Amino acid sequence: TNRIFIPEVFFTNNCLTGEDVIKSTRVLGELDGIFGDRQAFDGMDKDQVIYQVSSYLPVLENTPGGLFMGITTLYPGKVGSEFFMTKGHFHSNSDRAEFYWGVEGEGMLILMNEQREVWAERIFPGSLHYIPGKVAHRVANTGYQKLVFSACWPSDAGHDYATISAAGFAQRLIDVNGVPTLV
Ligand code: PAN
Ligand code: ZN
Repeated sequence: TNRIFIPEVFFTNNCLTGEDVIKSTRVLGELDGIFGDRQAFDGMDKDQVIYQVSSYLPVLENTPGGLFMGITTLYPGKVGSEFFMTKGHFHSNSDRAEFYWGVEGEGMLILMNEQREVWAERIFPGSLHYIPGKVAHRVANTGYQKLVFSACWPSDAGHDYATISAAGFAQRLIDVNGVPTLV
């Protein structure tokens, strides 16, 4: 039995080894254009780590019928009054759904359908979120500690970042007098 460490969670089974887990890091500079307050963004350290994702991909990308799993650690902070958040994406195979669940800390899952209607769900340890197909998803850390959440998605979902890079979400999650508010 291998016991390996993925951020804050031990996975104990017979097939996971360290080599199966791909870790990626997003620094602030890679999130250029995502936050609304350009002046605040320009004044910040672009090498600052905003989030890290550890992914377990037991089959090749694009394989039909398989599943992937990831754990994201999103650090606390704001660009101006907008909470640190993930890039956000639709899936390339747009009808593919996904589960997210909260592990540690608190935040909001921000969702947007193809009609650009936006809504949000609170993420907390033990929260479970079903993200239907054709719904873009992004997570914001609204707390003072790191937010850890996990995800499970089909191995043929793929990531379409371009649509969100070009058009963004129709609403932003802003700190309004201490209250996370979609505006
Ligand atoms: C997640 C996300 C992860 C990072 O595993 O990929 O939280 O967010 P971005 O991919 O938007 O940068 C997922 O939704 N996979 O499909
Ligand atoms: Zn996804």
